[in-house]
Formats: sequence, C-alpha cells, structure tokens
Amino acid sequence: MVLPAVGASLLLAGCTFEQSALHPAGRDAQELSGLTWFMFAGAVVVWAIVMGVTVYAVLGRKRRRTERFADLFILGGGVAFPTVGLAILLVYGLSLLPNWTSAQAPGLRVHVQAEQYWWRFAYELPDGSRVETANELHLPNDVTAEFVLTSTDVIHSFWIPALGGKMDLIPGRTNLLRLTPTKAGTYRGVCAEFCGPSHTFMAFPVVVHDADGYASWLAAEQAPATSGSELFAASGCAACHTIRGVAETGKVGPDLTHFGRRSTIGAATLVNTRENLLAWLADPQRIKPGAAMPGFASLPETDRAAIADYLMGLK
Ligand code: HEC
Ligand SMILES: [Cu+2]
Repeated sequence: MVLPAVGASLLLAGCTFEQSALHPAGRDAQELSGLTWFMFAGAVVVWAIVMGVTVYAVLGRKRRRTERFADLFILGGGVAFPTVGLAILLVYGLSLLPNWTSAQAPGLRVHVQAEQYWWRFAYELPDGSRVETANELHLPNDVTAEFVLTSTDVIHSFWIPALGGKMDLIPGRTNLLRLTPTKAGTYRGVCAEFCGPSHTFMAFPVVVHDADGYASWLAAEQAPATSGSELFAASGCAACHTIRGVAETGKVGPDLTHFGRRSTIGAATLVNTRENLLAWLADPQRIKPGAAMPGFASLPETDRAAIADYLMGLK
C-alpha cells in the first residue's frame, strides 16, 4: 500500500511547480527564451527553403540548368546565405549581453551547498551572519540574488529553468551565479548534473515573493524553534540534524528548524504530509536509494508518529 501512495505523491511533487524554460519568470530566462524562439524561427525559415528546393529538384520541370546558374546557386546558398544568417544571429546574440543578470549588482547572497542528494541553503544577512535552511529556496521578486555554489562530494548543477541558466557545483571550487526573478510564483529547481542513483530526487521548490512576503518569510526562518523533543534527541536524529535553539550539533543532514513550513520532504521527492513523513522515517532508502539517512523502522511506531507530529509542528 505504501508504494502506490508514494508513487502518486511523486507525480504530484512533479506537477505542482513549474519547471519550464519556455515560461520565463526571470530576467535571464526571458532573454534565453527570446533567443530560443528567434533561433527556432530562423530554423523554420531555413528548413522551408531547403524543403522547397528539394521538392523543386524532385518534381520540378526537367530543364537543363546552365553552369552559371549552378555556380551562383552554390555561392548564394553555400556561402552568402550562411554568412548573412550567422551574422544576424551573432549580432542579435551579442545585443542581449548587456541585459544579462551577471552584470547586475546583487541585493542578496545565498550560499548553496549541494550534497548527495539534497541542498543546503544559507542566507547571508547584512551583518554577515547566515540563516541556514534546506531544500526550499525563497527569493524576493525583482532583486538580483547571487548564489555562491559549492559541493563537498561530486559535481552537481544548480538549475531553475524559469529563472535562468544553470551552473555547476564542483568540489574544491566556488562558482557564482546571479539570477533576477521578475514574477512572483512557485517554480521548480533541479540538480542538472548526474550525481548518483537518486540524482533525479534532488530538486527544490523556489518560491518568489513580493518584498513583504520575503521579509516575513526570512524573519520567521531566522527565529529558533519554539519547542524541543526528547524523542528526537533520544532516537539519534540530533546526531545529523540541527534544530536551532534546541539541538545544534548535527550538521550531516538538512536543517530541520522550520521543517513544518516546507512543502516537500527529501528535496522535492515527496509532498510534505504526515503520511509521507512516516514513510520517510521508516525507510528513506526505499524512497530515495542511496540517501545518506538510515531507516528508523526499528523505532516503535508510536515514537515515529510522535516525532513526525513534532517535526510537522515546527512552523
Ligand atoms: C546519519 C545521519 C542521519 C540521521 C541519524 C538522521 N537523518 Fe534525517 N536526513 C539525513 C540526510 C543526509 C538527509 C537528506 C537525505 C536526502 O534527501 O538525500 C535527511 C533527511 C531528513 C528529512 C527530510 C528533510 C527535508 O528537508 O526534506 C527529515 C524530515 C529527516 N531527515 C528526519 C530525521 C529524523 C526524525 C531522524 C531521527 C529519527 C533522522 N532524520 C535521522 C541524515 C540523517
Ligand atoms: Cu546532484
């Protein structure tokens, strides 16, 4: 019974947020989709000409063509046409460069560390301190965000198609990517570089807020948890997970301080419901092969239920 339920949630998780480069909601994505449609239109014109000439060659009246016509045809179609076509494309492509977000000064910095198979997000505050969270990105609309991208295990890639281009996270390197959202909404980000068996379960919702919505999200995220749980500590969860204000030593897994506010479990693998959380706690490996969290099927069911209720309550 668990598997069909999990399957349905997977599908839901896949459809809830838009993941499309053709429905841009960011400055770079807008430019990229403009370029895509421009190239597509050009390709259609070239295809139509080639097809037209092919049909003419096969079905057209058979009359002898002069050598002069053949020379002109080769020079025109083989040299002049590609030169002009590619020049237009080059000029258009270069004209887009000044609009690129990388040229904008950032108004916000988020440190992103990719891990097999989830995302550590840390928001840099004006005083330099950081608010850590995981697996769900929140951004203010119309503000250029700079992402500081690192990885500690293998190469991953950070991609939010609705906002712009992607950038790899490479062990031993720090890469920078700037994106400017232009439309409030919820989008889907993904890991775009194969990183292991659960690569496909390494996604994240991206919520773009208006300025007030973002400020109140950040203020709530910054606050420590309001309650602790004996069971959470006693069951060994605190060895890997931090809940700020309650248990702050676990650094292996995602920060769970406000887990109850996240919309998904396991980096957009499951919708965040009590039922799915219980399935996750019992056997994460079954849901996400290779995930670096052990299963807790050995805990009494009542303990798991109590821990799930506690985590869901961390708003
Ligand atoms: C050995 C370290 C380890 C232990 C112990 C551990 N976890 Fe995890 N946990 C992880 C890792 C790593 C992930 C991320 C897995 C992934 O998504 O790839 C995770 C993910 C989670 C998530 C999903 C978080 C999110 O942002 O979606 C929850 C909830 C969670 N763990 C709860 C628990 C609870 C409750 C316990 C104790 C019963 C526990 N964990 C024990 C390492 C651990
Ligand atoms: Cu990855």
